[in-house]
Amino acid sequence: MEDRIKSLQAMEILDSRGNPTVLVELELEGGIQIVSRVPSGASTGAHEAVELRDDNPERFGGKGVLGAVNNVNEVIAPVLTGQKVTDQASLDRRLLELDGGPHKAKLGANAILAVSQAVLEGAARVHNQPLYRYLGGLNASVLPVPLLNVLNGGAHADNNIDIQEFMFVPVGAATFREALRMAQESYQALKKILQQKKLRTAVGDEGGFAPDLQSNRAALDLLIQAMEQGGLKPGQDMVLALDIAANEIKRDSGYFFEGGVKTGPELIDYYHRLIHDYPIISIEDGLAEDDWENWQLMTERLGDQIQLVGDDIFVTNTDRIQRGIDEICANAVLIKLNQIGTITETLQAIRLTHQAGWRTVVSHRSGETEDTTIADLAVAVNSAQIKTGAPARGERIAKYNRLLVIEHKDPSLEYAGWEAFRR
Ligand code: 2PG
Ligand code: MG
Repeated sequence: MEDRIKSLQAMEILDSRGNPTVLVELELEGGIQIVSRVPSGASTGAHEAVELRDDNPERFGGKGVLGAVNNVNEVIAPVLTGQKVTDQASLDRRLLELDGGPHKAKLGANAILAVSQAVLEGAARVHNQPLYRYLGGLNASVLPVPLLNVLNGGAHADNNIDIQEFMFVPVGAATFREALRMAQESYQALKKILQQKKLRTAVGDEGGFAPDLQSNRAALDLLIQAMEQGGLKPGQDMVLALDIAANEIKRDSGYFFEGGVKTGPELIDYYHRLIHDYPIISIEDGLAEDDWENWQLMTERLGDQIQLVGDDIFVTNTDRIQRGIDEICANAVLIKLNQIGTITETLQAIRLTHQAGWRTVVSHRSGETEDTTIADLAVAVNSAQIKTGAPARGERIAKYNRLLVIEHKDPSLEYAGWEAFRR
């Protein structure tokens, strides 16, 4: 009886951008109480599960989530109450049945994920285990390399840079805490350099700086300089990763990039030169979400040199990932729980990706909360990579702090380091 769901209660809270999102409180018969909160993206893919918003212009500019909250309280709670919280797969299946559609448009992926995540955490507590251990069992053995977004452009910042995210990747560290220290010191060095150059040090949504710069290369030069001033060897201690978020620059006529219009193959050429000139280990969303043909070309040309991560093209959806595997588009998948909406489907997406010999990168959203589920998820599935923003802003730091705690308490886990990028 102890592990049965006694109550499920949702409410509207705010995310890190101040936009409404869903919180769920789960209580078990045995007295265990769980709180779960869901994130929200800005550069969202068209194929993501639906984030249900009220569209009532009189509240939060239409962004209220009272409908999603109501769906938890009135539709989901009555069905899940009394069920065993440890039956993740069957509870997730019930959620899908209740929604009935392929995109979770009726109940909202925000409502569904808040519940699915609470169920997972509840089951871990019933088993008296930390979340990553409950979920990953004895198999969970690796602490992820953080991909820290330290310089922002695109939809995440109000500046003139078109690449959305420039990330520090401290691969050369021996431990997670050393990795975080290295990245933090370089981030602070970057701030000093920006100050000296009289450039803006205000930060974007994920805590990265958002200065106005001449070009994308100027941004990369700054990052190299920051690493060196932080006492690191670029390419050895730390490397770089990019999220182009190419969907955001795609128009009918092509990709709007650095003041001109580029074709897919031209962008690929550009990346080719970039990875020659800078220690870039990974490029995410180098092309748009439905540009399968050019994704294939990019993978052919660059796939044996760097990691090519699909975010908007795959949206954590097994059908789209399977197509990518069949057509050899990309060699890694970004994993975002709220793109698909349930824990079970997320785990399926991860399994499929790993079975193909591809890598996964567990990821936050640009709109986040203090929830730290993704930190545990990354460890549980040996993802070996996590992307969760700059070493700044509480909602980003919450995930890094959770990993610090996991590392501190569990010496059996090893920092992934360079291994994270071996395919
Ligand atoms: C991305 C994410 C997270 P958003 O594009 O990878 O950095 O951004 O949540 O806005 O989609
Ligand atoms: Mg992305």
